[in-house]
Amino acid sequence: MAGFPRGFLWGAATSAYQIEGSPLADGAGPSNWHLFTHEKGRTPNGENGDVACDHYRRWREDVGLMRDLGLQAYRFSLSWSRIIPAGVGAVNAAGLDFYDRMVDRLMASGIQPVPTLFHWDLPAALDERGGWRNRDSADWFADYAGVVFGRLGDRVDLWATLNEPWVVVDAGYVHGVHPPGLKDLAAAPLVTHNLLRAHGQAVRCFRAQARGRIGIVVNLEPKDPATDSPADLAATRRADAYMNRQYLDPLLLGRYPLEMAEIYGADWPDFPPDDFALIGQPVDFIGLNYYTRSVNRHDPAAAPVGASPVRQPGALYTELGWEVHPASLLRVLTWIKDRYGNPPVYITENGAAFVDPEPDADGRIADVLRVDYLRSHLLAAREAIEAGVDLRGYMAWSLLDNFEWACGFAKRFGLYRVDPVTQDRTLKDSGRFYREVIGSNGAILEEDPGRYLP
Ligand code: IFM
Repeated sequence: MAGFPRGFLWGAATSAYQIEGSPLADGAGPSNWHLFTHEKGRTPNGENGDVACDHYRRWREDVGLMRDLGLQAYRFSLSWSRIIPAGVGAVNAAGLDFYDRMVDRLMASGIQPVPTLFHWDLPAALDERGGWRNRDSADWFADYAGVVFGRLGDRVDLWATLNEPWVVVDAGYVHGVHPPGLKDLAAAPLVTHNLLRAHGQAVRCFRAQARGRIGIVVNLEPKDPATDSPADLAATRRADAYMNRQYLDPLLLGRYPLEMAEIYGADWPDFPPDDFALIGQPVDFIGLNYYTRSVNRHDPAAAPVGASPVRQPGALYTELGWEVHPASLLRVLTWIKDRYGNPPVYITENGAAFVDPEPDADGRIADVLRVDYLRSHLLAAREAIEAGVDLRGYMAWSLLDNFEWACGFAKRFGLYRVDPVTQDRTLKDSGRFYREVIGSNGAILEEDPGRYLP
């Protein structure tokens, strides 16, 4: 097959706190990330999202950049605390207007908007009420979702409820490196469950109120054992359950994996059986964020699953320490097909942070490692389609260099370089390459496999 199937959707992704800046503008309330990044020691050099890519003010220009790139879709997230500053109650019209205008402009530019309702920035007022530990959080989220569907639901076709709930729990409530900064193993299963209930309530609300398609975005990583020892095999099985099956099993099979009780012991709750009907109601697609695989060895000190990653000699790693392993994208896509009955899937994020060369005399940024990363993963995606996976689209992470959460601004994933001082945007070679991929519906991958490589 040359190229990708007709109608395959090509896009790029960002999220609100990572790019918008102006977090308190026009009546917005503070988010948990706003407060967290202003606490001492949370990010390198105290970096935060106060300015980020200044997208809140430069969004028109940024939509122009998307058009220049030939994007057919733009995945972005909505800031809940811009729309409902206290998390519940009064709606801030200016916050909703911001997204409303952007959706209109995207559509007028021929770019399909793909909003995510929650990409980690929770209104701070809700954190004070226990955040996702509070069972009421599912109702708070549904009310917020209803407000958004009421405003944008007439035009937007493709929605995601949550981005990467696993990271919310693991980084925020288990390892304490994201807000609310807790290391509270007992809270983790409750938070997971409430996030899934919140997703379910938003889907229910969507079906009652809007047209179009809705799904959820999960980040998955195939888990391989470092050796065949029973301890490594068992640790790898737990790691796989914790990251890969803990979310998709309840969503698509109506139950948690058995390993969860093994992992959490006495802290694993008996959840009300009715919750599973809510969590498991049909979605229209699964959003897959894929970056890497991991190789695991048994490590009793590594809570909660007792597994630690092992670096592979000779392998290439990104600046986030993630092994470049495109074959595992094919594996994870075929795994979803086989385990969950071949649901429609969009790759909602894929990309890599590398140290980019400075612009050359002509202003060109030859980010060959990222070009190669994108190429190899796109080839894996196409192989998955050939193997029968119902893959509908691909969104590169990220449109812009941006605020990489607890890692600050140093880790850059953008197709466009963003100058940290001037905010100037410059298309990297990876962006040029991706533009040609989109323009040829993927045919360029075969026609000119060395394109943009030395
Ligand atoms: O930047 C993040 C994004 O917010 C969620 N998925 C992974 C990306 C890279 O770490």
